[in-house]
Amino acid sequence: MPANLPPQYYEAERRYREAGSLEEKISLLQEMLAIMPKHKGTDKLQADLRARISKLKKTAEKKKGPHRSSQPYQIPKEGAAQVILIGPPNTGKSSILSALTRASPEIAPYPFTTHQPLVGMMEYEDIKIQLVDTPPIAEEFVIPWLGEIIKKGNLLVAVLDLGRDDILEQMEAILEKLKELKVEPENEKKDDEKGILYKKIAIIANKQDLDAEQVRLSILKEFYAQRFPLISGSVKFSQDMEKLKEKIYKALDIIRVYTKVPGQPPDMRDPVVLKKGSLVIDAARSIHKDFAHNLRYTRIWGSDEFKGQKVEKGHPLEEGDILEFHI
Ligand SMILES: Nc1nc2c(ncn2[C@@H]2O[C@H](COP(=O)(O)OP(=O)(O)OP(=O)(O)O)[C@@H](O)[C@H]2O)c(=O)[nH]1
Ligand SMILES: [Mg+2]
Repeated sequence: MPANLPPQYYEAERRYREAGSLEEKISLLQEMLAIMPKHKGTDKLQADLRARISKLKKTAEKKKGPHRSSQPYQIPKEGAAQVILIGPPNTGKSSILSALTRASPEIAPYPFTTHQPLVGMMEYEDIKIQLVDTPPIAEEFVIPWLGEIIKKGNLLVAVLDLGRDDILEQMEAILEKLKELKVEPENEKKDDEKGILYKKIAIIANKQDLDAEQVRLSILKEFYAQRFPLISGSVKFSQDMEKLKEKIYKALDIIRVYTKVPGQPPDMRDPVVLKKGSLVIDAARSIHKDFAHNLRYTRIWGSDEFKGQKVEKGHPLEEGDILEFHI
């Protein structure tokens, strides 16, 4: 039986030949394996690739020695929060980054397009949120540094493809990967379990413009809408992308408060961004720790009942509050 390999396979093979580092070579062999159609005609090729992967891995282990930790991608956090777009191949992660920020990632109609993380800043009202596009999550395409990126994000956004029948499997693959990394949904946290990292997770069901999306969306909702914030839409509709921005902001569970100097109007351009549930003292601390230490009282303007009253350090903050600190 002929192997009938798709063009991406040959493209990956070409990159494999040109790859410099062992890690790169391993990751490209894994990519070739993932792309390869799985049938009798490719059995031998698959076995051969697996053997090469395991051999290179052994060599890499030996080279590494016991103490070298390789972290090729540290993505410095910028803006109010860092949001990581994750998901199976070809679901539209890079398209979303491109729609919501000024970044120009590579977008292609075939899987395994993205190989490097790429960041972009999403403007939402008066703040900026950093989005990170990542390579796809797939069983046979293991990116060693993807876990590190996932673990550093403030919010993980699972991007799913409503154009495909396996909508539940797509989410399961993501959850499986997270489990492997010992990352669990923050909203399902009961007690602090040792070694588990809790993360906020939201779902974007993308490609809603395609046929049969309605059925798939309702299946997805049935299984996951109770567990995670879920939004559906299409990169092709700009109003969907606007709603998506808001949903990402909401899923982050943050609030914005503003500060003012006595006798002057508040500075409404540069909010202090805090976790939901923060107190007056947290806002003061985020400006300067000495400031928090010396704080005598604070005046607050906000919802109807607060029109400049004095409040204590332990007063809970709400979105849009304006604070005037007195030291
Ligand atoms: N019809 C439709 N196509 C979309 C939508 N979003 C993305 N696509 C297409 O889906 C394909 C894959 O998009 P990418 O953004 O490259 O997907 P990805 O998740 O980054 O893919 P990998 O990097 O391979 O994991 C491209 O052909 C896009 O144009 C959408 O909302 N509707
Ligand atoms: Mg991509």
